[in-house]
Amino acid sequence: MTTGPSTLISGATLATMADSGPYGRIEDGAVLLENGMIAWVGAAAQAPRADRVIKASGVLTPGLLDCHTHLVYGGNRADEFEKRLNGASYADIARAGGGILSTVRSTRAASQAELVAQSLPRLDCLLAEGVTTVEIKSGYGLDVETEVKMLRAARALGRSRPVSVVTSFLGAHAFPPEYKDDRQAYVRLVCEEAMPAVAAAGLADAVDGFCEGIALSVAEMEAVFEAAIRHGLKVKLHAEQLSNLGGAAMAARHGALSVDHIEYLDEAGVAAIAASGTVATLLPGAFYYLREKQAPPLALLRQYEVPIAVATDLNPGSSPVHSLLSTMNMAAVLFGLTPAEALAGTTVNAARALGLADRGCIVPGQRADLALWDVAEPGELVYALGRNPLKAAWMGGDCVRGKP
Ligand code: DI6
Ligand code: FE
Repeated sequence: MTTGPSTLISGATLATMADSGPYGRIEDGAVLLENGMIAWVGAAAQAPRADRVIKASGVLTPGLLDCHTHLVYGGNRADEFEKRLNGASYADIARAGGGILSTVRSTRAASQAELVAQSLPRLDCLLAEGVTTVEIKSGYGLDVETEVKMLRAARALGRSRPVSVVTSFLGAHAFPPEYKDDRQAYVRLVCEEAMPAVAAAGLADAVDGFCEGIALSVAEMEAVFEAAIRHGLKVKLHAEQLSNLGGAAMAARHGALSVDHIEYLDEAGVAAIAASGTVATLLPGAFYYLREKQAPPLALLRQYEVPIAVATDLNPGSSPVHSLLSTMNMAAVLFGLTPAEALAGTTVNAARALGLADRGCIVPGQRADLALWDVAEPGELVYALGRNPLKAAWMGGDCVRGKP
């Protein structure tokens, strides 16, 4: 095999996020990039020769991953934000036909091109903060045509910018108005029409659902997961966000990649996801916007050594949060994650939540997706709110933003 020119990024503090100590830190480190991959990592003084050397300072981390977003949608829900601050609850608004169903109406009305155009600025906010992989869900169509349109829009976004887009089919997000009196028929539509269409077109990397009193029951979700597994698709779940229904344990039985939100997860649920190797994805943006009181069971997650990811949940209702750095700060301040846990949550553990073994750490053999920051310590990425210290980002070895 012929090898392309190699590049050495030399001189920064590395937060490799590999196992060795907090942040997998290497002082005055160097990373050799070759053919889009990381070929060598270590102390700058021991670095091998390279065709090109980039002198860097600050902190070099893996490119960040936002492993849970709903960033493709039509319209917005600023009106509901006002309503909530005037006393209505998220669940009241949902029951009155607002909430997710309001976004369903605007998403059905938008063309694919309009969805892409409306969603690009949101994606750009994430990329400006060093995100190199983003997960995007459908779920605001709730019919075959619009679910497919959303996933095509998500794939198109991935071709419009230097970013890896991972998609999740979220037909099981809510019941559309036309099926509100026949829930079973909608579950059949998801399993027997929408999912086969999405799978045949290669539009989904996984299947997600919203298991909650205001959405699908555990039994309904289980039917959707069984269909997903028949189509060879991995599953993940919005679970235990507003109440403890046992969705996470059911997801664990189906080998879920992640269970997300999980504020109300109990010890049996934590034990179940620990046993299945499922990632706990924390979404402090929704907790913040909904002014929830119950934080996720962090002490139990630590005790059972469950990998913890952190994501924006970027969506028009419960989490209009366009900043992964701010989300890491919220995970620390609101949930008590250490800065090292918060950064692991948007790198190594976020990659695991997406089932991606080729990224999330700075170690040889991984994709050369990297972010260089104008900070002295990795913890500063979590400490400040509203400051974006990104200096440069690389995707597959190419510098795609800024300069070192
Ligand atoms: N949980 C969430 O946080 C989002 N979906 C879900 O199932 C909220 C979606 C929305 O409010 O539009
Ligand atoms: Fe969500």
